[in-house]
Amino acid sequence: MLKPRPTATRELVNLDGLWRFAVDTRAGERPWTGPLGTRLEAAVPASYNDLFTDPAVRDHVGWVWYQRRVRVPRGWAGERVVLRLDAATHAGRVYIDDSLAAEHVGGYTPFEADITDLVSAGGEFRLTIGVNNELTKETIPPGTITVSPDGRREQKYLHDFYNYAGLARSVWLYSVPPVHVRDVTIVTGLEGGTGTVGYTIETSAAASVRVRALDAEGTEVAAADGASGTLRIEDVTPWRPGAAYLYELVVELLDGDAVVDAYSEPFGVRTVEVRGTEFLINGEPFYFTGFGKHEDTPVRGKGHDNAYLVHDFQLLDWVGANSFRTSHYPYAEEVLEFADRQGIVVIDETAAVGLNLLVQSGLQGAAAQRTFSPENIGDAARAAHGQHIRELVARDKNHPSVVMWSIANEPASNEEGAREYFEPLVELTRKLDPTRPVTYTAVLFATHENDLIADLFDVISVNRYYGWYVATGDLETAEAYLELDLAGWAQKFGKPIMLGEYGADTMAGQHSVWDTPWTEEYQSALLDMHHRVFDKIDAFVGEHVWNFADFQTAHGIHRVDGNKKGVFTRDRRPKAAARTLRERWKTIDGRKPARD
Ligand code: GCB
Repeated sequence: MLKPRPTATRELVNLDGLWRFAVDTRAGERPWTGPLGTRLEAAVPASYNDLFTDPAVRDHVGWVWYQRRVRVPRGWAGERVVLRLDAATHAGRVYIDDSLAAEHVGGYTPFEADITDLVSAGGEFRLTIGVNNELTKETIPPGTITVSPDGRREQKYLHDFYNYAGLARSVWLYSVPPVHVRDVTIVTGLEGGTGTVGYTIETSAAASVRVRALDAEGTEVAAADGASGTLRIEDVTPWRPGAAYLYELVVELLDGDAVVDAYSEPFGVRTVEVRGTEFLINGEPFYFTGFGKHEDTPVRGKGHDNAYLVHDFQLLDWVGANSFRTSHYPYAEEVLEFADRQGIVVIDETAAVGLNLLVQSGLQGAAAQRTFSPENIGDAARAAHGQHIRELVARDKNHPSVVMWSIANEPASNEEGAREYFEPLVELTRKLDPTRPVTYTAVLFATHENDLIADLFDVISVNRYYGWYVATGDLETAEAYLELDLAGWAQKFGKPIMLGEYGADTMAGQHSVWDTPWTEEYQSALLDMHHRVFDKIDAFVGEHVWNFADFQTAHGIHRVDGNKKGVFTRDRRPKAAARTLRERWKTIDGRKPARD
């Protein structure tokens, strides 16, 4: 799905700002049919939860309503008018005046509505967007809703981050000509010093297509006619981790000599391949250093914010990280575009987190139920999961920064039914994108002995908490466990292996001379311990610390105002571990440390 961009034939209006806002219990029967009777206004983009002081809004379960008036530019007569939401978490309904124009399920991918027939150039309309935050056994991620004795609905979920909801990304109105480019797919290759750029253009109606590749200075370096083909760029400058270089594919639809539509897609020329136990970018072994992140900041919740984006990437650079995983859902497209430009490598993850009833039942002391079963994660969830994968690949396929898909975080991959659940999803991912490796992250209970799905994937990525949830405070035992564990995976599968998560909750400012959990020293020592083990495993290709920064979670006795495993605090101040990592990662510089 194309990101809307202004071009010679397209115009774009940003609808961010302050919108009227109400939860459904206070919005009346059919809130889209007239002005929302509310004094509240919500910022877009932002999750709504932390904006207001009223707990009834923060903890609301169900629909909330956003509304504003929008004027269509008067010059858009004869054009198609499209409304695009970059995300509505977790489901959205769009009304143009009284008419339903679009519905979408899935909180982290964009959707659009062609509203040409509902609006007029120069005219104004009432735009009402309903957003629903409910998670059920049929949604990705899953959840359950319970009703408390006093009648309040409560949302429970199986993942360890706050269920922020709302319009956390931008809303746009844009115009396209009646005959227009619908989609662009770019697949690049390297043949010596020549870059190959395979392209496929989808159009809304039959049209002649011309494509031109421009270099970073805007000079044309290759061109061709036709809706698909391969361009060759001589003396190509590849896109490299830490040394990004972007070209631009200018796509033009022609009617005779006249350009009826134009669209530009940035791209980088690079290859990705898993060979034996190596992860290769442009044919060179790549070693991941970095983090699992979250879209999470005070007040905004998951609201996209360019200031945090810039600052987070500055910190990634400062600490020597070359990569991150979009744990545990697709991030805003601005993040990926920035990664493309900054040369940061991304493992792009779906929102399939919490497909594991054992994790939750363990915490609650409840009897474990089978995760992959008709009563729990069944066919409906798998269909939703498949749709999420489709939408993720459709959105992110052209980003050079994205080098691998992660289709789930910590599923119950050791439980009966896991293989039947995952096999078709892995197949689907490969069909949609044959060029990128596919992974998932394995939960602690999934070992090399009982995991049922690892062989389906290209890279083994395991999340391990030795020294934290296991062998708490005992780094010596933790080290022995970790080594045994990783050596087992490496021997059995003969694939590249990385840690998708490792870390320790740490209160900034807490200190001790002993190995004391929660202290800054302990977090550093735990990371050092892991690194000693990693460097002994030949097949090891990367380390992603959990987490880049402290982040908000649901309330509960296991968390103190959120998860504190950040190497940076929620307001992005370094804990001592940041310098520990910096020392190692600046030395490694994207290459696997040599064994001594
Ligand atoms: C995990 C999850 C992550 C949690 C983390 C923790 O395994 O993947 O979402 O936040 O553990 O800190 O417990």
